[in-house]
Amino acid sequence: MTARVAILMGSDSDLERLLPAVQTLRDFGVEPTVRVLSAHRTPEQATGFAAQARENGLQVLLCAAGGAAHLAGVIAAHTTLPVLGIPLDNPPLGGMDALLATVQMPGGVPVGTLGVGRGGPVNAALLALRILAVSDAELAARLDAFRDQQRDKVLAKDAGLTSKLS
Ligand code: RP5
Repeated sequence: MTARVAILMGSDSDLERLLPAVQTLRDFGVEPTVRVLSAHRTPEQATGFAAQARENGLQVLLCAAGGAAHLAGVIAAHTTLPVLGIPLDNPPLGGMDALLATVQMPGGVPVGTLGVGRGGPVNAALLALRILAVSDAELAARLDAFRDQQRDKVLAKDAGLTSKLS
């Protein structure tokens, strides 16, 4: 089956932090294409991937990078598919560098930027699923169920805490 979502990362050293995004997509039955493509080290391959992405059936591109994080911006310059940037929290600047490089795109070339840290990759996957769900009712129903489960878990924790402290 053709993948609808791609997860691109600037280096294989990024992979471990992106596994939760892969898992989140899989939990919803969406198998992603996962690639190492660097804006700096493999620029031809990165731009070629972006230019062919729509033709290849992809619908949303997640791009993760740390440091001078140009991957999402370069990919967004070569496709009109939605691009979601995931700034990674590399040393020595802890992700502020990647956040600013990813979020501060010039007008005309949008990159939707997720948060730095643990929530970023998971939220990127969930946002990609929400984009797909605009035209996929089955996926939309699964996202509704996920939201309800999440609510119920927090309500149970709240009840547990209240009884523990009373
Ligand atoms: C970025 O440079 C990558 O996304 C990675 O986070 C960072 C360092 O890459 P390595 O030197 O670990 O390959 O492009």
